[in-house]
Amino acid sequence: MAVIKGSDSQLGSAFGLSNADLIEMYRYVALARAVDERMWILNRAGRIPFVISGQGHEGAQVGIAWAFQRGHDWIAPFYRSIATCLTFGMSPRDIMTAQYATASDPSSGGRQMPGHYGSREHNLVSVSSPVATQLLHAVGIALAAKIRKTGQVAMASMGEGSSNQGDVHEGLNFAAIHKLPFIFVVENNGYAISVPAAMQVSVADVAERAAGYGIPGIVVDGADVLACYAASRNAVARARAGDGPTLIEAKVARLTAHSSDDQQTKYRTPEDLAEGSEHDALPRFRTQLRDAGVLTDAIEARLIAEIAAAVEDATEFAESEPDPDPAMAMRYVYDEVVD
Ligand SMILES: Cc1ncc(C[n+]2csc(CCOP(=O)(O)OP(=O)(O)O)c2C)c(N)n1
Ligand SMILES: [Mg+2]
Repeated sequence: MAVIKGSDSQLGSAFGLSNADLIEMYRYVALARAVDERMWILNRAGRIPFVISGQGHEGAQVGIAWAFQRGHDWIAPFYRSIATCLTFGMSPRDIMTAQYATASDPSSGGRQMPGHYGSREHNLVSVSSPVATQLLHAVGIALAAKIRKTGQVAMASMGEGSSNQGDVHEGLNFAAIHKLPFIFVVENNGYAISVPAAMQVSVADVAERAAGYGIPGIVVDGADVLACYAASRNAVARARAGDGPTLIEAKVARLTAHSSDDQQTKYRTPEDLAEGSEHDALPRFRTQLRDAGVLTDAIEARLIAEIAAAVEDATEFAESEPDPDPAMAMRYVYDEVVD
């Protein structure tokens, strides 16, 4: 964690964050949004086949990921985790090559569906299409960390709909019994495709279910980046101290349709959609940092230029990269004899 200097804002000091940390966190929120917006344009222009978006989830993802140690801890993300993956070390090029399914895409070399990010280099477990399976993977990593005494913490994130899968119950029960260094993050955006939360979950907050495993369950406003960071920091400290798992439920907004293949105006009311766009971490965090004097005109102008250049570079790079060789399609599917 960064050292607080005399000139750092009260806003950051209250959370143990320097001004540089706050600006970097804001940069990731804004970068993830910009990369995501470009993906939709490319989809509508016929350049990429499918988009599953993280818009509305970025603040929670950056705030939560910030408390983990990059390159040491592990995250098993899901298809909306663009901001999580960027914060944990993937680049806009890495995200965009996954959208284009190029041979150089570090997530899978173009083998997986777009949006199924992963990076061995950055301790990000490859996304599995069957939702919730990643919880088991992360709990397994947490078990290994405990046995090997590495001090690592593992996190899995998913939506509230996915959290109803049997894998979640099994994994949480196991992690709680063995006090594993594991954190379960539910990014509750109120919908599982077109199904509203009230028809998926019988309790008001998924976090209530933590009591059934004897672990803390925390509800946090997913548009409040610093509140998300604080919740995650406490959970990470608890996990590293050997006190076991925590469930964090971040209430977020889904600012787009489920994917580029559905139209959410068909199943959401105009009021519901308007409420969602009010619940957005990007403008909220910006105002908070502007008011605290952390985000100045000069810094903001620099960030806008840097982000625009990064999105342009990622798009041009992915456009120019070759498709995978069809002869390699079966690689990793069947056992191979390698000379
Ligand atoms: C086991 C399984 N069942 C169903 C699906 C199809 N599916 C993909 S995403 C999704 C909705 C998940 O909703 P939620 O967990 O709330 O996440 P969100 O997309 O809202 O972020 C479903 C049903 C799947 N991929 N895997
Ligand atoms: Mg959902």
